[in-house]
Amino acid sequence: MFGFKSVFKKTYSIVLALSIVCCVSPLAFFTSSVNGDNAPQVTQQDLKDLAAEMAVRVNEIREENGLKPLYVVPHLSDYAHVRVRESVHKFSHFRPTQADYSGNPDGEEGENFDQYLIDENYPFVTAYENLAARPDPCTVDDALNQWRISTQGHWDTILNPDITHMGVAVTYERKDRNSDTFADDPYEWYWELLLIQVQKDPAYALLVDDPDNPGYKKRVYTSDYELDGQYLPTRYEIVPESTGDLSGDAIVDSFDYITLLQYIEYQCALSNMREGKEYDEELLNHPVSFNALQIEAADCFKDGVININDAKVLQKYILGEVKNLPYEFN
Ligand SMILES: [Ca+2]
Repeated sequence: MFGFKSVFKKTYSIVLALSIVCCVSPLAFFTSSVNGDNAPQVTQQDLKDLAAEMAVRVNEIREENGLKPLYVVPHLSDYAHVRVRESVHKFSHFRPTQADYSGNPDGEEGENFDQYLIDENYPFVTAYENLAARPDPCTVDDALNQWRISTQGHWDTILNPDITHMGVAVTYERKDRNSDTFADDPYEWYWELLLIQVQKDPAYALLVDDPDNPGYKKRVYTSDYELDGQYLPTRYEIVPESTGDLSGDAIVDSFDYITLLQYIEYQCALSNMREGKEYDEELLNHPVSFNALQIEAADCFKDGVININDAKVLQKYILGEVKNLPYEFN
């Protein structure tokens, strides 16, 4: 019968001075040690695919619960990789010290996991770290179920409406099945889900009447910080075959047109919200996001921006009134 390691969750709240961030530091990429005999071959690509699937599943679970999806941030996932390798040595929200690695722990606690985010000036309000250690074999759902049945709030964290961004990592550490290490700790799969709530971006602020102080205005922030490289994960990466092929099925048809209109509508609404013209919570809960290839493919009226002109050109192309995409106006 499988047991599972008790998992901790530590929440830590901090309000940082407002400063924009996201310098990408070269974090060491983890290596999975896979040894000998009957050990399953777990490749870096397998681990990457599992982490990507976890990100999709987390958002599916949030959607089932009426919550907005979370953006994946590559830099946060890099840090999750560092943390998941650390958790093989020390399963804790406190980072291992040199003494932990030498096998002679001195009782000193390392830094809290979120100290790195503070040092990197992440504009976050709250950070949570869900860790899981599982025996082999382990699927995404095995790890999720461990958090689901946890009595320590892991599931609440996944369903926290205030969370905005995540980083995900998984690692596999093959252990000698005859070793004391394995007898003490029969876990070979380690997962980390790093969840943060970002601050509001001070670049998008409005002065509105303050109902508590008649005659006075108060500042209201209308947009979250965007983090470098953030994207909404999809189960399959959409790879457009040509300009206008936004669904990546190599055909340009009315489905692509509708997809483009939805994207433009979302971008317009977002821009209106940032300017304080309207606020649409429902819209924020259903963001429309394109990957970099889709953005390139959406520029049907080739001018480097995506707007209603691109939709008009795409419509004309589908109707046969424009022969080639992208359409370049000379
Ligand atoms: Ca364009």
